[in-house]
Amino acid sequence: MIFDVLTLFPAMFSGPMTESILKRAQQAGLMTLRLHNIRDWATDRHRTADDAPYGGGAGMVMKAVPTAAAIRAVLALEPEAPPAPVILLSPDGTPFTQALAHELALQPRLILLCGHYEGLDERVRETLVTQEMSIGDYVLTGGELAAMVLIDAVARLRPGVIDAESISEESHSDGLLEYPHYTRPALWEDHPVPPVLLSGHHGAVARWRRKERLRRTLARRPDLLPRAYATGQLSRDDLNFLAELGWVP
Ligand code: 4FV
Repeated sequence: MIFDVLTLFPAMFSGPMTESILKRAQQAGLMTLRLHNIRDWATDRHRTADDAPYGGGAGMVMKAVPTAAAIRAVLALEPEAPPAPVILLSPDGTPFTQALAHELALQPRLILLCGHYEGLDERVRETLVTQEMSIGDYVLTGGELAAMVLIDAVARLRPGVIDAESISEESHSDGLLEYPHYTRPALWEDHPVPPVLLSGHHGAVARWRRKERLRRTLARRPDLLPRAYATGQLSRDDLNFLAELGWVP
């Protein structure tokens, strides 16, 4: 999978994209990260990529000319392939979720556009951006961190990047939060590991973990339960256990 990133600050990506799982995924050829500096498509000798907003007001706006030229150049890198989605990271975008991460992980290539300053000239959004995504209802100094969040969440879902089993039961994988994890020592500062996890009874462990997922979701994110119910993620046993905890659909 190819991630083509358009940014004014490519150096921001070294570190998060060059360590641990994502580093190994790139070394294994499971993902390719290509950084493109929008300023390289600026046409004036000062290589200007932003300008003052028409209508006045604070801050600067990313210029349409270099940004559009950069998008078109990156689109043209894979002339044989169907045009890749051009995703602008912005607080006005569709909330990014695990479900969207799974959808995007099916794509052979994504083009990620990182806004900066006050944002992007609207005419580029209207003509060349195919999707807008937000990682949360807060404002960042730039879209770069949001792009890294999206790349991390999507790349780890690609086959071979991390083992499938750890994806199947994690938070938001089926609309529920995940169960708590424990490892050695069995007793830490008078805090024991739940005995069922030391029992070796896989069925009992699985049932305990399922109940913990339901209990934690009800306690921390009760807003997730109606969707889990509506999408058929909750079994009869799940509903009986949730009813014991006081939750009914
Ligand atoms: C953002 C978000 C975000 C807004 C102005 C970049 C900044 C600046 N991107 N999810 N929240 N972007 O705050 O994706 O251009």
